Amino acid sequence: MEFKPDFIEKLKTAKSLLFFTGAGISAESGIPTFRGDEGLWKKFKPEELANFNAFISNPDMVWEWYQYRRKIINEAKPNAGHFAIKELENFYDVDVVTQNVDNLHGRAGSKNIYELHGNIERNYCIDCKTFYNGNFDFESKVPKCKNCGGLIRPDVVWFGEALPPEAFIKADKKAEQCDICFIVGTSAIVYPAAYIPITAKKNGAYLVEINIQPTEITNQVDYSIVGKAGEILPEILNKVKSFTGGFMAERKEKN
Ligand code: BV8
Ligand code: ZN
Repeated sequence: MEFKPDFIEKLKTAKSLLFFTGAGISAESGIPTFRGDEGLWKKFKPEELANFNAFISNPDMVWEWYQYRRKIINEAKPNAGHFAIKELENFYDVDVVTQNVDNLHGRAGSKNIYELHGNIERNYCIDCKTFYNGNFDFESKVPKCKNCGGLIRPDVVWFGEALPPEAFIKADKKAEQCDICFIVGTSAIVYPAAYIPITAKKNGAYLVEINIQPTEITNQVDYSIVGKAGEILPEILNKVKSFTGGFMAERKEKN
C-alpha cells in the first residue's frame, strides 16, 4: 500500500507514537464492536446494562451479559493489528491508550497500556472493594463477596462513572507529548476518552485515523486511512522496517 509522503516523513522523524484504540481493533479477533451491524448495542441498550443502577436493580442480568462477553473474549486471540503495535516498540516509544476492556493489547505483549474503561478480567466487591481476578464459571449468577457478602462487579467503567484517574491523567500526558497519534477502530464519541486525540492535536501531534469508515473525528485528522486495522497496521510496520540508513542506525541502539 502506498502511504501519503508527509506521513512517511513523520514516521522517519517521530520518536513517540500513541495508539488510541476502540472496539474496531478487536473486531478481527472475533469480538463484536458496539455500534457495528453485529454490534453489542444493536442487541443490548448500553444504558440498560453498562451502568450501576441497572446492576443494582438486576445484578444477575448485568452479570450474565459480562459473562457472555468474557466467554467470547477468552476464546479470542490478539490479531495482527495488536501485534504490529507491539513490534513498533522496537523503533519508537509506543503508548497504547485503549477504551477496550478485552485485554488483547496486554495479551499481545504491549508494554505501555492505559486502560481508560477498565478490564473485564478483573472484578471487585462493590462494598469492601476486595478484588477477585480470574474467571468465575460462566454459568454462575452474580457472585457474593467472601468477606462481606457484597455483590461482585466487573472492573469496567460504566456510563456515568468516573474513569480511573491515574490511567486518564497519564494517558493525557502521553497525548500531549506524542509525535504521531493513531486513532484506530473507534467511533470516538464516548467522553472523556475521546478528548485524548484532541489533546494530541492541540499539542502538535500528527493525527492518523485507521477505520473501515469515516467517523466523528475524520475531519480533524491529518491522514485518514480507510481499511481494516489488522491489515493496515502490519503494512505500516513493514514500511518502517523498510527504512534504511540513519533511521535504522539511530533506532538500533533502542533494542
Ligand atoms: C462520565 C466499559 C461522569 C464498559 C464503556 C460529553 C459529551 C457527551 C456525553 C458525555 C460527555 N461526557 C460524559 C458523557 C456521557 C458518556 C458518553 O460519552 N456518552 C456517549 C455515548 C455520548 N460518558 C460517560 O458516561 C463516562 N463517564 O462521564 O462520568 C463523571 C465524571 C466524574 C465523576 C463521576 C462521573 C464513562 C464512559 C465509559 C463507558 N464505558 N466501556 C463496557 O465495555 O461494558 S464505553 C464503551 O463504548 C467502550 O469502552 C468504548 O468507549 C465505547 C464504544 O466505542 P468504540 O470502542 O469506538 O466502538 P464502536 O462500536 O462505537 O466503534 C467501532 C469503530 O471501529 C467503528 O468506527 C467501526 O467503523 C470501526 N471498525 C470496525 N471494524 C474495524 C474498524 N476499524 C478498523 N478495523 C476494523 N476491522
Ligand atoms: Zn466485600
